[in-house]
Amino acid sequence: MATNPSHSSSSTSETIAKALDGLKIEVPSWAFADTGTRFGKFLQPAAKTVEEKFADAGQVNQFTGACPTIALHVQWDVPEGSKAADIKKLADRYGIRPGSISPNVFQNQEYKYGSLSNEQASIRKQALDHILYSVKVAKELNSRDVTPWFADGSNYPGTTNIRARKHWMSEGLKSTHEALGEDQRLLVEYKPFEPAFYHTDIADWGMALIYARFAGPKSRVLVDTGHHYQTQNIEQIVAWLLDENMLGGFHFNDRRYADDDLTLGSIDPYQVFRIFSEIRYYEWETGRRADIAYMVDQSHNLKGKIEEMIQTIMTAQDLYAKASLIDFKSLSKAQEEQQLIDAENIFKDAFNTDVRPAVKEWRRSKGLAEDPLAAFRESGYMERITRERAGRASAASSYA
Ligand code: RM4
Ligand code: MN
Ligand code: MN
Repeated sequence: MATNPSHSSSSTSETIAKALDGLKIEVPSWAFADTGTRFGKFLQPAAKTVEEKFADAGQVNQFTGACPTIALHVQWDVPEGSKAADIKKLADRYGIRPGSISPNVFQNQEYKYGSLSNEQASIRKQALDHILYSVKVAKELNSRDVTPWFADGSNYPGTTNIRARKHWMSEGLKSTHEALGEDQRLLVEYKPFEPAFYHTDIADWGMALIYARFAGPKSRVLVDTGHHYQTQNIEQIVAWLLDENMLGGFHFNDRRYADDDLTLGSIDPYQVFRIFSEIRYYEWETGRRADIAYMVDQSHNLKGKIEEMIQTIMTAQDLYAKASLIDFKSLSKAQEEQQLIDAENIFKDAFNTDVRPAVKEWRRSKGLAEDPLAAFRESGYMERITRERAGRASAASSYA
């Protein structure tokens, strides 16, 4: 096993075990439902009910031991009329608790021109009411984070007042913040485009930061790795937000062209490593643990949904383990002394270390299967749900 020069093999294992003990990653309910592109859906024996989403997500937690919570979208999973007690029963039954709560203010007809920053006051109010309802749901489910994502924006230049929309969005987020419980947080997510193709009202981390600061002290920024322009330096954004104490959480996925929702690390694993490295460096330097909610936001279209999620979590664990091996003492010395090649090599040594044996060892020590994917495949769960859910799928086209 190749090791970082500063680590003996046993301390490598210990370092990795300690790091993985502290890495919990939330999975999204919508990753287990049938989704597609705007050209169509390819159906799987996917989850249709919230119970099935808990069941499938519970499998990911059972085999990885790292995903104790599931993110819920209110309209899809806990619509008006559903009872918190029922959700709590599902949590007990399937071994996974509700996590972050996301309002849905993007799909209903009334949100055609936006939600909190819609020109019409009545629509803004309707959106705010739904978001406040989502805060209430979060409180009932003991969920800490409320994570709205907005499709608000415009498609054509000159068609809307960008500054007025900024004010409306700010006010709406502030009202949301006022409704939060003592320990709750509001995470502000940004996205440069889609479905709005000319401008979005929270286009980047700077705008999200300004909104979050205006909303109040329990707000932080949420970084969805897929919501950036090509070649954007995401780890620098992460470093800045950490330094400003404003990084609230991640939505992990990978991208090639846009918000592709691909498996984490499938296109650029080094980027995920670089992001984790900034977090570990911050923690090493400050002696403080960064209070970050790690979540996955992927919509699995072609691969098996549960398998892809297990693959995602295993990838995150490997890359986090690699980042935990960076010898920050030597790195910061090399940086100070402007030894560029040495600094870069210390960084890359950690990335190039084969952490898989140590990660397996960590799993064994937790009573988990060394290979969660293989264990899941052997469990017979897929065969069972394929039988149980057969016959109910109907062909679906997003254009029909
Ligand atoms: C958006 C965004 C949000 C997610 C929705 C489903 O692109 O990433 O976080 O809630 O998709
Ligand atoms: Mn997201
Ligand atoms: Mn997205």
